[in-house]
Amino acid sequence: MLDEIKISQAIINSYKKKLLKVLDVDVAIVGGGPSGLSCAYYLAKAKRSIVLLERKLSIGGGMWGGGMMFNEIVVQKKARLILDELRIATHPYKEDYYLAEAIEAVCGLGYRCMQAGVKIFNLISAEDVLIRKNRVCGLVLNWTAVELANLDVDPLTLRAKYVVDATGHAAEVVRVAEKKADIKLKTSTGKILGEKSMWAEVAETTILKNTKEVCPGLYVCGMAANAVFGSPRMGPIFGGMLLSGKKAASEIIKKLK
Ligand code: 48H
Repeated sequence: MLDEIKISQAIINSYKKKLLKVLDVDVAIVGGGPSGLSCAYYLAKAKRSIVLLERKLSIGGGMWGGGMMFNEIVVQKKARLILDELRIATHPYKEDYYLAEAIEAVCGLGYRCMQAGVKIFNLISAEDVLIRKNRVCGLVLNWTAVELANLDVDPLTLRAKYVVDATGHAAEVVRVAEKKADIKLKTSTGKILGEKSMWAEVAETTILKNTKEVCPGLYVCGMAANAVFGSPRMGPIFGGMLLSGKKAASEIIKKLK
């Protein structure tokens, strides 16, 4: 006999346990797009405790739609190696261009992350950061539904040794840190420089340079890195996102040692 109350108890107890476990982690990643997922995968592979928070119902960010809703993504050879490692199929187009199915790429990234031990929480938004002694050391969280309904509901918090802003074009975490704390970012002006118009070649090279600790305790990767450091957007080539997430992970792994 199926008992609805037992089903409810199972879900509530299990979710509560999972949530309590991530209140103090090595790394908290905000944003479940390609860069956040890639970062989470490599950190979890290195046996670090990782939580990834995603505002929307689905992870995947801008990758589902490929280019203008043609659901294919293009990656370069270097990034193809990441997809190979995750067992996501690619096929050569020409020269250094490879194609993957956007949907397989999102699902594959999510699946490999979960298998590696990443705890993913969807429907939760990071609305603020915790800062102690001029260092970002955690996040302030609320249900996305609270944000959408514009309700006055106080948030909860989690602590992390490092926070990663993988929120895409908006660079939301860096933005809130810049606005609310008197923190000087490691940019030429100490402030967010803002994303520039499309130039794939420049964007895909600068993104790796821009992937770094932008102020103590806070890393930036993916499109957010180019937005913070004033580099161009790149359009529907996703290699830079995957490589940027991997780079942020490897830098944090070194720091955590
Ligand atoms: C929780 C949040 C919050 C928040 C946002 O946009 P994304 O896909 O980001 P990237 O950097 O991994 O990938 C960028 C890529 O998709 C892209 O847009 C490219 C290549 N553009 C080039 C161009 O020229 O346009 O994912 C970010 C994710 C999304 O799922 C958001 O919902 C989520 O972050 N998010 N989650 N709390 N405060 N803000």
